[in-house]
Amino acid sequence: SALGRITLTTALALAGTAGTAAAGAHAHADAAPPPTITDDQGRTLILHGLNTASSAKGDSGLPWIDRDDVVREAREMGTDSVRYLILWRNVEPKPGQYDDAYLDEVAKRVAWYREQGMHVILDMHQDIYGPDACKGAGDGAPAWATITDGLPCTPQDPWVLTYLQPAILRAYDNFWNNTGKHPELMQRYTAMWQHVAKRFARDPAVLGYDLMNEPFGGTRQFGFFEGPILTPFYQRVVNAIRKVDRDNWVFVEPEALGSNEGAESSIAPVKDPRPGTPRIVLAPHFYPGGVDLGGAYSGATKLLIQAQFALWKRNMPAAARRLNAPMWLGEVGGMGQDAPGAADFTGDWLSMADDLGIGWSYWSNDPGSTGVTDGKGNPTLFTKLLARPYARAIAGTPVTMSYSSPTLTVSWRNKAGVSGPTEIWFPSTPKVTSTDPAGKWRTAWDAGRHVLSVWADPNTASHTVTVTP
Ligand code: 9MR
Repeated sequence: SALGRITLTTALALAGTAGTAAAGAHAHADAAPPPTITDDQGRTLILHGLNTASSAKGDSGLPWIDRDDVVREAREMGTDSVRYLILWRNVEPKPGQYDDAYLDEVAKRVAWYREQGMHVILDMHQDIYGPDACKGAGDGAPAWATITDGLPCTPQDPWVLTYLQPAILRAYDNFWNNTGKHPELMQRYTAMWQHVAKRFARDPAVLGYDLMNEPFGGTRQFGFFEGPILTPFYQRVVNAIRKVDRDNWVFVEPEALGSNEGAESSIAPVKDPRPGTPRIVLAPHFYPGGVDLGGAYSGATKLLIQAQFALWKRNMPAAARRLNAPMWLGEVGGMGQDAPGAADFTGDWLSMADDLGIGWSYWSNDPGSTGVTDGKGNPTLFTKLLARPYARAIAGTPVTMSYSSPTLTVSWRNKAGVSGPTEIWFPSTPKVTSTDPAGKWRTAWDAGRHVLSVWADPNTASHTVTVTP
């Protein structure tokens, strides 16, 4: 049952981390600030955005959206980024033959985000390997790369259980070459990413590449997968991308099973061969114990979910410190707006992200009860909750960002080499105060985009800005 799965996962996660519970909760005061994702002016970017979209899993590989939807999203929700789904089967329909017409369609949509000043993370999506592995249940890999050795498969409900079907396990075992028979599949995937990176290297809206959605190790799991198989694979893809693109960020995900629920990940450091500061981001997801599978955030389940919040909040930053990488919550959500506790759950993960100083991409913007428009085009509970005041770009080293309705507080320290203002998204005309000396700081309000720019006093080391309606 779903509850059984929750209990098991939580117990496993707790067992795995009990010994380290005290460690790493607070970095030493003198420690270097954690790395952050930065823009070309050196400002820290906090990414707020929507996964766009599950509907891209269909034949065309393209999401349901139109240009107007992107305009509306930017205006009404203040998103500054998007995790944009693309699929291997659409990029490389035949081995070594890339469908550039598909990439042109992707580029056309990337331009819609560019017009809104948004950053695009291209996510090579997959679920349960690909559509040909289990009677159309999955998405991702092309048919030619789906080698199930004739093993059986029955799609399961909830869908994630399909991961355990014999054909699916074998498809992954062949992909990761656990079988020793198919080294070519990872090579093809690596070359495919190089092709995509070459296409988008100079597109100013593209911030980076999420190398593989929710990787799954087949019959090799956890410590037998993430360290020895997944990490070296990421390293090869990063090396291939860096031959054609030195600047975009590369997002690596831990194995989804376990880390989605807060369990420790054993993903190891990936070196960035680019000259200058590394640009690798750890991009875990957060789906505590089945909230996305018709769950609730109430009663006993809420306690289990809160345990997973605590685990995630400790274990994912610990993994990021090991990688010396910034972090971004690539997927979270999936709860229907009518599910018990949906608003509380949303508020709690938003606060967790703010506390950790990380951005997020909500799952997803597909119309419906989990989306930001319902089936009839009306806003949902999530439209309002996700339109949350935040600093999109911070001109220095971030110290804190906290939102307690209706007040946003952002503080940062000066950092050498950073230029431009701190930019804050706020839903209504803001009143602003700052700890900087009077007359030494200034603001500008862009009423159309709802963006407040703050130029702090360069002769003051630390700044705290408070924004209220
Ligand atoms: O929400 C999606 C659901 O409708 C699909 O049946 C399922 C399989 O394609 O995928 C769900 O989306 C998942 C995403 O692809 C990966 N992370 C977890 C998401 C929510 O379960």
